[in-house]
Amino acid sequence: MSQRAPDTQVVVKEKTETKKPKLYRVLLLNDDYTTMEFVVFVLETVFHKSIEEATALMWRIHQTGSGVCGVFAYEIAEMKVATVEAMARHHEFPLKCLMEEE
Ligand code: TYC
Repeated sequence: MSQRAPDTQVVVKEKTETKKPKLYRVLLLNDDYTTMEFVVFVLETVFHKSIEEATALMWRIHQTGSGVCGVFAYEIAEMKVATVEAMARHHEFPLKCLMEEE
């Protein structure tokens, strides 16, 4: 039996900790062999960029060495990377795509 006075109560304050899911940047890396047209195509189809956005981003990657194509939850980022690598392999381009934590 409890030793507390009969008119006391224990109040358990529940802490609802909603953990924010980590986000991951998906990047494309520049190389000397993948065609500009193919990179633009990838950015349009996999990352849903407009032709203008895709073209500008492709040039940025070409000039700086890499560029962020989007930020996603882990499973989505993984799928984007796998899709890009599969498309690149299919076309025999060495295009590299990777993900990193935000
Ligand atoms: N540098 C490539 C070329 O001159 C174009 C390119 C751009 C390749 C972006 C990869 O992620 C890339 N054909």
